[in-house]
Amino acid sequence: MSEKYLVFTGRPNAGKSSIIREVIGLNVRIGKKPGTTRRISEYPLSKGLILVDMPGYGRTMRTTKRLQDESNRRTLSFLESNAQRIALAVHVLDISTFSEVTRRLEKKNIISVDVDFIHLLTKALGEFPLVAANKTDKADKEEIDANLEEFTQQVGSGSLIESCIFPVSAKTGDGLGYLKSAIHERLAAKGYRTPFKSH
Ligand SMILES: Nc1nc2c(ncn2[C@@H]2O[C@H](COP(=O)(O)OP(=O)(O)OP(=O)(O)O)[C@@H](O)[C@H]2O)c(=O)[nH]1
Ligand SMILES: [Mg+2]
Repeated sequence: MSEKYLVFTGRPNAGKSSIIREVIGLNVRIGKKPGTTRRISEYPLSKGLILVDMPGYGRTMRTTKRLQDESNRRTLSFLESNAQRIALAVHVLDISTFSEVTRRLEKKNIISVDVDFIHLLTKALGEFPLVAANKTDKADKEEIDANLEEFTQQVGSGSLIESCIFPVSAKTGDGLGYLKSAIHERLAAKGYRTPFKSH
């Protein structure tokens, strides 16, 4: 049997690599500026499972448009061609700026990259991904709650979807235990071993 993937997706700088470090304990590279993870990076996780740290999907100022388009195309192509091999996707977003960014895009009639990407993942994988709503330490609780509500509404709401969304901070560690348990439980339900136990 070929190995399956646990993939972490999200926009540049959302905190994908930080969450992998804190939750999984892998020594992946993180960086202050977007565009730190440049390649689709695979790490053996446990028997039959490979963890994948994706480069950020979307635009950054750090590379040319051509290189970023190329990277985005590779990300989509990886997800589409490996859809059958993806055991679980965890989408990471910066919830602290979600409403502000979404509003800015709405003015240009552009849908949120995160919302769009989550729909794409749901369609490709046949199930709603786990979502790490990261950087909760970067705004006050009221703002985070309002952003979470708006985000949840945009991705579809309903209790099933709500149970897949985890407010976390890779910086303070807040909420990471719940995310870790959910990753463990989803993988265990599909018959995979994980190197960590749920809390
Ligand atoms: N305040 C705060 N900063 C965070 C949090 N999570 C990550 N960061 C910071 O955000 C920046 C980007 O983190 P990365 O983990 O490299 O983000 P990434 O999504 O892997 O980025 P790319 O690989 O460039 O796509 C770093 O400076 C992190 O320290 C968080 O929960 N709170
Ligand atoms: Mg990264």
